[in-house]
Amino acid sequence: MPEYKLSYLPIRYLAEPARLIFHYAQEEFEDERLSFDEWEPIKQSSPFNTLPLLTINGHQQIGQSMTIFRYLAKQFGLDGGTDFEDAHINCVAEYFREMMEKARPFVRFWNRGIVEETVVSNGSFFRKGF
Ligand SMILES: N[C@@H](CCC(=O)N[C@@H](CS)C(=O)NCC(=O)O)C(=O)O
Repeated sequence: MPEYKLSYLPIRYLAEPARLIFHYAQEEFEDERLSFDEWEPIKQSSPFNTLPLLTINGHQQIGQSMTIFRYLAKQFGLDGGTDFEDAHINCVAEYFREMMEKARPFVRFWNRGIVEETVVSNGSFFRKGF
């Protein structure tokens, strides 16, 4: 069984879908939540200089949140059974990505505790698909 470590900042945002996939699939993983001070020295040696980052068996690394989600879904048999199902899943995933991009300016946090503040400024976008 591979060993997974999911590294991210101490917020939900771009790592939460991966955490949810691990929990849904009942797969163990290390949920590493780095402060900026802890992240800074690691940043330059990471694949895209960004988080989240998935490390498999201590040496294989995958960056980019959507790639991590798709990789984990495939590993745990949560991808589509047909090309059509795959396409349907990818539609939802791309919509989610768009939504997260729109929410980005409103996600804030600082060192002494986490504040996630999501202000839905574009209600029509968020209502469109749900
Ligand atoms: N396209 C990337 C964006 C990643 C990204 O912007 N990560 C931010 C946190 S949300 C980050 O790494 N911030 C720390 C830094 O830039 O040093 C993804 O989806 O993974």
